[in-house]
Amino acid sequence: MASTTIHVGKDLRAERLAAAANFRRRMTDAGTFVVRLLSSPGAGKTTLLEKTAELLGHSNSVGILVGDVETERDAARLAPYAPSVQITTGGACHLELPLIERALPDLGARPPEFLFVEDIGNLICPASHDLGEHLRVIVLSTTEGDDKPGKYPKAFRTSQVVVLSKTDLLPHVPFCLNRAKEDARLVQSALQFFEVSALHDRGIDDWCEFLHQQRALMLSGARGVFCNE
Ligand SMILES: Nc1nc2c(ncn2[C@@H]2O[C@H](COP(=O)(O)OP(=O)(O)OP(=O)(O)O)[C@@H](O)[C@H]2O)c(=O)[nH]1
Ligand SMILES: [Mg+2]
Repeated sequence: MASTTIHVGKDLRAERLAAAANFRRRMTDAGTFVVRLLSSPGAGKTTLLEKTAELLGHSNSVGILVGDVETERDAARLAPYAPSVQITTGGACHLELPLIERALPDLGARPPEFLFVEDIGNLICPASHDLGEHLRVIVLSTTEGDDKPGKYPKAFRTSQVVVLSKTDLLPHVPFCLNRAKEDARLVQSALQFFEVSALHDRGIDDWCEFLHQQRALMLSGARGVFCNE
């Protein structure tokens, strides 16, 4: 079959990356540290955000944008801890920057000091989209198997942090923390790891302290592990 190439006259990928970089710069200027969570469905993103927003909320303003294919359940869960807006995609498997920009004003007149974006549970498509976040975090739960980093490398290659979640279940599941870390480091050697049980409030202090430090580095213009081009 004959094929035809259509020239649209512009590089759409480059335009999207430029828009994401522009959003990141605006958030930096506003003092908003943007943290995006990726994971497979049910890894514990919303539970981690409940505990994170509760703790950070003692000293900072927090806002949460949460994506799902259907329902407002996650925003309803998060609402007691921080202003939260649900973005329902109606089928799309990842969030995109225009959805974030449209939803952000619904969190309040001023952007929060910490803005969390929970992407749709999926380790494949979200990894290909820059939403203008400073920090990209994978939540990998102990019920998923410690072989996942090598099987879903792009998500790990494009992130700076891995939160190993549901550590309270380690006695009951065949998951080796060191094996998961080694597999992830083969994909990206600079990854930082946090071991957390959100259900049992373990590891949340260290995780929140790290977020405080990274935001402070952003505000001072110093380099952190985050993306700040
Ligand atoms: N044992 C244990 N269960 C947890 C922990 N964190 C979350 N869960 C449970 O795991 C299930 C999924 O948690 P969520 O926080 O909804 O996961 P999610 O990643 O937000 O899920 P989606 O948004 O649907 O992708 C719930 O039943 C939680 O109670 C944990 O630290 N330990
Ligand atoms: Mg969720």
